[in-house]
Amino acid sequence: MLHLALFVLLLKLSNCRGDDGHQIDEYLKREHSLIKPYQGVGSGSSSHWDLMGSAMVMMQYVRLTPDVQSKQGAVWNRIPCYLRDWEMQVHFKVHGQGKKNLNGDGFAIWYTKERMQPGPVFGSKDMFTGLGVFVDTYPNEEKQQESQKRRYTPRSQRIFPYIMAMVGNGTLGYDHERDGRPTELGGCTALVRNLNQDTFLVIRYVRRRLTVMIDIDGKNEWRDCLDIPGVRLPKGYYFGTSSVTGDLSDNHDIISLKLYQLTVERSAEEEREDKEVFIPSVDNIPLLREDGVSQPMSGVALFFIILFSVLGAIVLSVIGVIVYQQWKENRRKRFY
Ligand SMILES: *[C@@H]1O[C@H](CO)[C@@H](O)[C@H](O)[C@H]1NC(C)=O
Ligand SMILES: [Ca+2]
Repeated sequence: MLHLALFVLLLKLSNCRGDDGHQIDEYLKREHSLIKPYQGVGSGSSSHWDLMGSAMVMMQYVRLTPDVQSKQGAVWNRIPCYLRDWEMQVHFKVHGQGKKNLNGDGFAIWYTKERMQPGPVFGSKDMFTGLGVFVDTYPNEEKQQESQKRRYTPRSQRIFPYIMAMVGNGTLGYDHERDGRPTELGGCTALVRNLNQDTFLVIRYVRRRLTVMIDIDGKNEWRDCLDIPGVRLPKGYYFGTSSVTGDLSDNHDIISLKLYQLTVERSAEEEREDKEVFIPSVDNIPLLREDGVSQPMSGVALFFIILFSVLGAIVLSVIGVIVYQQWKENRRKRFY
């Protein structure tokens, strides 16, 4: 407890200034936080949280799934969040009997329009609208390629467990077979399983900048995971967390979700430019990308292909005309 208090204190000190020296104050918002002793969670109407599927409230944690095959569970906030700048601190524990890569599948932290809808994306709905941060503990793509005896290109290999962020606009699917690679905005490796120390993840959303940091080494230090500017998320979405097990399993435990309101100074100009958003998007990054597999032809490549085709056709027709002339000449010579 003292450790945690110290940790929060350190965090507060380190948070006093934002990236560019602007003052940032933070306040814990109880209505968006899930904290011990989880009073009434999932039952009373007084609770701010709903449980779904296999999720169970224990003394020390909320267990999304036990270390048992084919389970899915979730916890969802009942209150939509209208904060402009916020930070979600997630204290979690992933543990189980499985040896490395014989465990799965991981869990997700959500800030979405939809809530309490079970589905295939870490136990929650696909084609979601909003933000998903996935702690993916099973490398589906790598295992599939291994089984097909295809060689893996190290350049594009991701070491699992892997944390990634995705922004959905309601029409984009999560590619489970490829561990979400086509819609990955950023990510990092995080060996989070079966650790004795406390493991934390923080999602910070300030001035449309999305950052994810982790503290899993027991050093009370945040390590950068991903940092993406220009992320446009509407207000009034719901926080939640969900998890799934399949053929492989793990205990996915949430010890706390702490949502802090961040108070950020904005210049008059920044205020003017801060227009209300209705559909999630990311500036300058397409939400769906093709990488390597079926790369669409670039404009330059297409230009050269057309250019050489035209040149080739001209050369061929010139040769054709010359040959034809020659042939006619020869024929005339034979006639006379
Ligand atoms: C969602 O994103 C995809 C890919 O970026 C885009 O093609 C589609 O038009 C977007 N849908 C909406 C409703 O904005
Ligand atoms: Ca996976």
